[in-house]
Amino acid sequence: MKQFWNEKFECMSLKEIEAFQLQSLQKTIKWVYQKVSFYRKKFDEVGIKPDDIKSLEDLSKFPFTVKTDLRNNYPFGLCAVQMPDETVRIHASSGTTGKPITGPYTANDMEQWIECMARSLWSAGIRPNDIVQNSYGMGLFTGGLGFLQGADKIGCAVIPAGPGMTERQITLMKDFGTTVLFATPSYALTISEKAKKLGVDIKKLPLKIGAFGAEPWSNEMRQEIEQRLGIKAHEAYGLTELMGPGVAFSCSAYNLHINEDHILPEIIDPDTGEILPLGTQGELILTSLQREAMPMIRYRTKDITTLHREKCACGRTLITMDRVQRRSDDMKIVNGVNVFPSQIESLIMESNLIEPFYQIILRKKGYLDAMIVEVEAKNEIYEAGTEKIKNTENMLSKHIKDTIEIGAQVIIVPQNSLPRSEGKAKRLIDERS
Ligand code: DLL
Repeated sequence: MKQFWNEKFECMSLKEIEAFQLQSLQKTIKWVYQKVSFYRKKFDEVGIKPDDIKSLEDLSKFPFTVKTDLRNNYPFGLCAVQMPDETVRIHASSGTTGKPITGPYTANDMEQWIECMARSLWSAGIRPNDIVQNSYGMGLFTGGLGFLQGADKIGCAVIPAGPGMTERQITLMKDFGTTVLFATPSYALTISEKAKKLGVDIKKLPLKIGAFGAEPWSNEMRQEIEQRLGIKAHEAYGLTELMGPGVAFSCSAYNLHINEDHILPEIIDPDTGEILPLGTQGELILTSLQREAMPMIRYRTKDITTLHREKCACGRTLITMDRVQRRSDDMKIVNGVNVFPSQIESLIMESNLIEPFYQIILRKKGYLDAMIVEVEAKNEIYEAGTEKIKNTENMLSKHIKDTIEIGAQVIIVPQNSLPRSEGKAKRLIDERS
């Protein structure tokens, strides 16, 4: 069986990839300048024309696109093709914090997306003889159908389970002999916990691969999932604005490769907008290189990561990015200190005393902020009684204080009392305003 889904594009030399990117970029910039008045106006304002793109570095002369631009032009103001004649699909983000983000696709866009997804799944080791349980929501959300189409392309047997009805998920796994699970990492945990309650040992089932994504998860969480489910936990990264999942995917060495023949990444300092070199952490900026319906030029993802161009053991030459553990807008300021939920997750998980279910609550206490971290502990802690619970809480609070220099009150709550996620988990509640 072949090692790569598309060796030609996954293993190009740097010279080849850069030449391909430049050509595609010139075409894309010309396309949006002609077709989308929003981009034409923005480029004119800073006095640049499509012909000014002579090298990849010239992209830095172009302005960024931000989420508000998409919201202000909702639903199809940034569309570069005739609606609806030239489009075949419209997805949208959930829009919990405002108007949804729309993602229209032409027939070509769909083909490209499916190609990127097939690469991702193949790279995770998924093959035509796999039985795939797709527990992402198969609706407006790009996760469900994106993964479904990729698995279809490979020729897997797909069970379109969708999220929820967790007991049935386990029955399906057992009865159909599921070998691959698609879900958010938090839902994978919910499934594993339910299985335990039902007395089903998932490790004894044929399940061997998970392809997870759509929300930040720490490395500790990945290991926990691998161990609980007895699988290799792979990852996909993506966003509605840039087609959905398929922007980046993990390989056998767990590196996240970006499909850089489709998407051109840059890293900037989120405060100054300055472009940062490879190996430096900052905000990920993405430009689509082949999309027709709604191309994106220098889109500010708010996702914080680092790019690397080092030889990967898997043989792919596609650039890699560190896993996204936080967003620049996820950051909370607690009594003047910057805090990211992912830091807290790593700190409590590395203790090995805690179940991977937690919630961070920020509250006002007089003039100060209070951070409460509610966690569920491992069974043996509850069994050992109140004193052990108290000691564990104190130990974890101290560990957080010693590491990030901020006081947090860790509270071990009763087993099964924290909400369980079926999609993207909500782990931070800010009650301060
Ligand atoms: O979450 C697309 C997707 C579906 C990716 C399924 C992977 C798997 P949106 O709903 O538009 O699209 O949310 C995009 O989710 O900017 C990140 O902040 C976050 N995100 C997505 N994948 C990952 C990941 C889909 N692997 C936003 N790790 C992005 C961390 C992720 N965060």
